[in-house]
Amino acid sequence: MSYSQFSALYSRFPIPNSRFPIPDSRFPNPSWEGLGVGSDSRFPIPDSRFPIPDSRFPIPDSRFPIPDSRLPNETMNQQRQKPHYSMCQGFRIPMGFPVTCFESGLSYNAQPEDNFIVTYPKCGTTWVQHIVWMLNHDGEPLPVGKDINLEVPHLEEVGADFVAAMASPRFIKTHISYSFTPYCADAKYIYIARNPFDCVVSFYYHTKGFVKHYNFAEGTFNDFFECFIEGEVDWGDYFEHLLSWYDHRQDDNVLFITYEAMKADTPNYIREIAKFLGSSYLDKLNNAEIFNSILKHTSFTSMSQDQSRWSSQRPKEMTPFIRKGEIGDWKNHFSDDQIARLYDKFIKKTAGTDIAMLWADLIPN
Ligand code: PPS
Repeated sequence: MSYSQFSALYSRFPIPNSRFPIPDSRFPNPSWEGLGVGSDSRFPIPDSRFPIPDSRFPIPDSRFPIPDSRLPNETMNQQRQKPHYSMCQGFRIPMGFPVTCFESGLSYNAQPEDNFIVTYPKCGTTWVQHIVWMLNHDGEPLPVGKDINLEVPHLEEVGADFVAAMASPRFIKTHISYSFTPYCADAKYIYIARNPFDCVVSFYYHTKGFVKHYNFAEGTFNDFFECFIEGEVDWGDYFEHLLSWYDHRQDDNVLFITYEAMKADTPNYIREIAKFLGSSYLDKLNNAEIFNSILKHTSFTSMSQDQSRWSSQRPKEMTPFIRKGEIGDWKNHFSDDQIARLYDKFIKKTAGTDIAMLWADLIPN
């Protein structure tokens, strides 16, 4: 081959020169035409629309496929982050909860005048804690400086002795499923359920935000979703919890309500709660001032103020504890695959019950 043939051939396939890198077709070189910027294809101008590859985040390579969220968990476990927990009697519990308190909480001797607010986490506990506190304080809101978790304490966090030492009637928060909850036939149990799609989103932000409890600040929603759907989160499987209490929804000493129904008609559910607690509470609502005060101070807007009343400090960059209070926020978080998988689990776990009717118009299918 003559030199001129050689050079004619190779000018079409230029020899790589590290000083003049060949643009990489995986990272398209933007056209600067129309942007008023001169261009030289040998020296591509970085364009923030097409970020420069970062060796910490490798370029997809078909030889090393990105894990597929549909793959079995064994594969995913190697990739994803998981929250950290302490273990107690087979339960995962937040790392900041004293194990001795959790244990003693389970063996608390429930008393006839006790009123339990029972939920799977993130289903409306704090909202109802504040409603019952205000009912018990003639419509006064919880003042700044007080902590709802000492006023209506979390049994598994403070332990049995703390609760036993409170004056009666007691108002007690718990996340325990039915068979583990301290039982007394004359005690009362208010159970609040929330649809699992919004529950997992709220639980994700909770777990990410309480860094000292879970060490999951960098965790993604996808990471958390896998833990939730496997029931590998604090207080266990959402569906087991719900089913355990749903079976008792018609017991005389159980008031079973949903977060969504409370949102749709809050005045009615404040009345229902007062009625369930007894006539002395219901009578208070005849006083319009008390009723309106409870309605106002337990609204999402009011409870978004002075949040130190509801939870311990979270890092500034995390979402607040009283976060959005919406129905359907899951639509901003779920992939199609996640919708299908949670729906599938929902249908399988609740087969033979009417649970799907609780959220007939909310749950995707
Ligand atoms: S916890 O940590 O389990 O006690 O959390 P919990 O209180 O059960 O749930 C927190 C979610 O309830 C929302 N919330 C409210 N929604 C409507 N109105 C009022 N007043 C209210 N108070 C709390 C709170 O914002 C959390 O839901 P998300 O979806 O994360 O906003």
